[in-house]
Amino acid sequence: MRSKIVAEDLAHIVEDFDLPWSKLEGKTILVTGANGMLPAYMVETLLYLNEKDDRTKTKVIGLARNKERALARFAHYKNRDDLELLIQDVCDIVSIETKIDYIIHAASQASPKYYGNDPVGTLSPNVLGTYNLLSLARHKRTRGFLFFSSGAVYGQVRPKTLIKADAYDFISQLISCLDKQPVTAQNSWLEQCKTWQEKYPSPDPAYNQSEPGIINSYNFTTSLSRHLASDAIIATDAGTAFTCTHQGLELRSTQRFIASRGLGEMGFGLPAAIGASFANDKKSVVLITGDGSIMLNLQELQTVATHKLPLKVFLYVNNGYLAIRATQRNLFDEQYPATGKETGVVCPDMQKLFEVFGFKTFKMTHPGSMNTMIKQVLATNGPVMCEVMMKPDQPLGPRLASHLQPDGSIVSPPLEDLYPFLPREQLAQEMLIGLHPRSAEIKP
Ligand SMILES: Cc1ncc(C[n+]2csc(CCOP(=O)(O)OP(=O)(O)O)c2C)c(N)n1
Repeated sequence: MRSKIVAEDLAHIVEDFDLPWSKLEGKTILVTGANGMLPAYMVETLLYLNEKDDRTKTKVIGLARNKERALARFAHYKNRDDLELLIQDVCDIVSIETKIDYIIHAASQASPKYYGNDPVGTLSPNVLGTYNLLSLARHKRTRGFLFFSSGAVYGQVRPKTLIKADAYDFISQLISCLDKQPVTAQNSWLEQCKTWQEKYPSPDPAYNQSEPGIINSYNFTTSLSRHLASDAIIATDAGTAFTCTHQGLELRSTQRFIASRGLGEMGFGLPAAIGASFANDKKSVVLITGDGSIMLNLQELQTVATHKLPLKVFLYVNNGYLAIRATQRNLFDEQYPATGKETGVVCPDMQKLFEVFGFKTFKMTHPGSMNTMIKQVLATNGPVMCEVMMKPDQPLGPRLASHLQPDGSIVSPPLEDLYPFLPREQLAQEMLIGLHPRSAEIKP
């Protein structure tokens, strides 16, 4: 039997407010923290609506940690099929077979007494729980998500210690503290990442094969990493210079890496390298760029010459736009308009061009002499440019790429679903939250 007070409250909530309750007809609603006062009232209100109007029939899933308390709290609904209790911690992955139309996430400690003496217990359902439920919502294509957060997560707790410091100094010290006191909560995730790293190495071994007379950009990136000084500054551009350097550069914490991560715009690299050099007393800066991107930089070449900046430019020479050819191969039936000299994109003799601007030049063609030449270029004073002679159709991967379906339509997969595409069953097994609907559409 419901207590008299609760019964009166439910009647008041349902009858005295003109809310569009009918919208909940046939819907499934997950309420987390169901043992708490407010969420329990929500569960009961929904069940009360079902009693009042048979058509409503809303299914309620109440998630709670404490089984005994939940069974006692909802004892009077024991034999009803419109309430299901799910006993688990919301910080663990939430997996539910049925559809979920709405999620009310109210599993967070609401009393200020917990904020100070159990900060982790307060933050976890707000952070980990919300993440788990949003993942579930994505998977189930849930229509709505209501989040009841603890006030404390917005920083209302009166601090015991005030730190007045430069944010950079503070974060550096915070990182050094982590060595002494590792954050164990992340270790399982790091282990998972390491497993994936071994299982799916980047670059894919199929992509860094050496061929005589040609330099593979992945092999080049790995070798360059080994020769860079511990305080090196490295700038990149668009295309292969962007993709391969991100995938393959073994960056040390004392080095600086400058890339245009937002737009990947061609022509970013040289001005970025010039800026980095000026900002560091005309220090030597390594630039990795391409024969297509550098075509946007005539005036910057003169800036390097005027100021005699010691830039070490490695230039991928691959008959224009390799990255665009990869897309054309993937989506446009191997038709290659406007990406190479056969189809109107002609790059000049780079050696002559750079020499006009006072650069010393090198040309790298043989994998066997790659290491020696990298060392030579880095050791040469003043502005230097080294052509890295690539295969114009060297594949790049793993990378985000659209998929061409057999009917000619194009599907853009989510970030986790990279080219070359895994068999769908394999990707589904790796995903903690199941396949994204767009991944499920793809037929590799
Ligand atoms: C200003 C600008 N125009 C067009 C693009 C599209 N785009 C991305 S990569 C690329 C080719 C870049 O050529 P290159 O620097 O030689 O690199 P590659 O792809 O050959 O490795 C193009 C045209 C871009 N990123 N920025």
